[in-house]
Amino acid sequence: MGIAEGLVSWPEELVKRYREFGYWNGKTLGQYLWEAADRFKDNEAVTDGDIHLSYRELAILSDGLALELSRRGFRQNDCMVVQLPNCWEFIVLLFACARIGVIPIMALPGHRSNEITYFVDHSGAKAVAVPDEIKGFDHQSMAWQVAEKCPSIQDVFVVGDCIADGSIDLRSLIHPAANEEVARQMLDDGEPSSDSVAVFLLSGGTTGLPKLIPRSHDDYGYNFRQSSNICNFDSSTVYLVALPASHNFPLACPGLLGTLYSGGRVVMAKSPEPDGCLKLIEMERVTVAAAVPAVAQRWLDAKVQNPGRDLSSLKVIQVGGARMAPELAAKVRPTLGCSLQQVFGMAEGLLNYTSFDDQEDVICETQGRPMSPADEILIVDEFDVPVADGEMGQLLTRGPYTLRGYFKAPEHNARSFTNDGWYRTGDVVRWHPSGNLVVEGRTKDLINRAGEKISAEEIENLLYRLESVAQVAAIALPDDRFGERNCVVVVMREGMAGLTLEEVRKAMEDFGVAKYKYPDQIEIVDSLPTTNVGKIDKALLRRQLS
Ligand code: OOB
Repeated sequence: MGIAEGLVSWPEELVKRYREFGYWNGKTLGQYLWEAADRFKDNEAVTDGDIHLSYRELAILSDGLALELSRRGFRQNDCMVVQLPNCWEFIVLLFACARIGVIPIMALPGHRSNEITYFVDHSGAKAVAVPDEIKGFDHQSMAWQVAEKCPSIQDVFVVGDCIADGSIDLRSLIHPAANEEVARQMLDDGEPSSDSVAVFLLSGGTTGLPKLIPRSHDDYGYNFRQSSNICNFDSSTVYLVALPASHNFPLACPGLLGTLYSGGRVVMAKSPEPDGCLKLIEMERVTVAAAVPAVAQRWLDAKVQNPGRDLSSLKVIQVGGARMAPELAAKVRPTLGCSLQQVFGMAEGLLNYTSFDDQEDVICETQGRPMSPADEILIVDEFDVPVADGEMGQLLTRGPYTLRGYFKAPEHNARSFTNDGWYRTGDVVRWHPSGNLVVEGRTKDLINRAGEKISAEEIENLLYRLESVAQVAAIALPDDRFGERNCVVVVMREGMAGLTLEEVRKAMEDFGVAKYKYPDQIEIVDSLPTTNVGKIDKALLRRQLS
């Protein structure tokens, strides 16, 4: 099955309208890159430690790698699972793929063989790109384990100093083409069409493993362009990539792509650890940084402990990905001396930003407004009937950068979209008098642990693999550090001894599951409460255990 058969497109009349209104401008990521290179030439585009790339260098290296990849047989619509830490090679690879229409699947550094195998199987990916190791974990060996199981994999690309036999050193493929002008022309001639898939993002996933979200050049281009306008990005912007670069927020909201579109400079941080990040903000004179609330909290604490750090360059910290407590929000300006911008977004599309003109209390208490005049919003009750203005309800949305269907997931799509193509976000929201949205909760069954989304169903399925487990419910409990923690409530099979947290975590490790999904707490109970339709009553469990 080709890629096209797994995609759900926008209706023809909307495609026409989105083009007419200029939301979709027909440009590919590769064209954005070269336009920026022609405009901003020798200005610094990317800073990664001692590595400094100018706009022209970035474009030339991306072209060089694109040619190397096509020499190795990569063609339009081939998929590559990309699991790299925040590094300059990630950006070059992203643009190289875009130049030849190869679709990167944006895996997170935390993913393990369980998730990576699934991405490869689901997409028929021809390659994986991984670091050699991070924090003692050998990604290269994991990639080879996956490659051995998955016949579609032809190449394992590795970024690092330790390249195993059979792996391909990605850095050795990153060099300017022999003739840069000819290369540029050749790649321009073979440019993919702007309505083709530029990247596959990953959904937070409410059922089982994450779904793949196709983002076209047209829609993703609009995503970072409009974000950049709303957030006032320009050539003086210095943007810190502290969250994993493959996540939609630091990638394109406006993120690194929005920064490069605007002529600013992208600074790569290896991790969101406060010490390193505050040091980078000071050293590189960072103006904008994006964080999830749990990270923002740690940055604030670190600044309080180290008041000497000069963060005067910082104008804005964007916070999103999970609910930010208004009390934390109110501390941002006094502690960091910069503005707060709340961002309520999703890999599926819709983005909401608080405005710099909003009153301080509105910035602290709301999650912003839809960024595009073409975003459609409905807030409905459980029968899909719109609620009264200002009332709480489930958020449905459509728009020029919101997907119409997950990749190759017809059954899931039937549940996640209405017949009219509205995406069911699973978030419970209300309109605030300011015209912004407030996120009040959600209907989707997941745990939002420090912005990382964990599907309860996936955790339950994993625990059911253990012989001793008769019944299990994974629920989110409030947590000071992570916002929410992952608690599994287990009924043991008769005659089986209890199960400890260590045993569960060890089993997860053996299953090759990403570490952020490991439960934080286990409760053994005699039975699980049920609702009157016989479903496990998770709301009651949460109340009992909070
Ligand atoms: C971002 O994207 P995802 O795909 O990891 O998660 C989306 C979900 C939303 O549906 C909502 O449940 C939650 O994360 N969320 C928030 C929030 N921002 C996201 N909940 C409360 N307050 C917020 N500010 O998380 C994402 C993508 C782009 C930009 C920012 C975040």
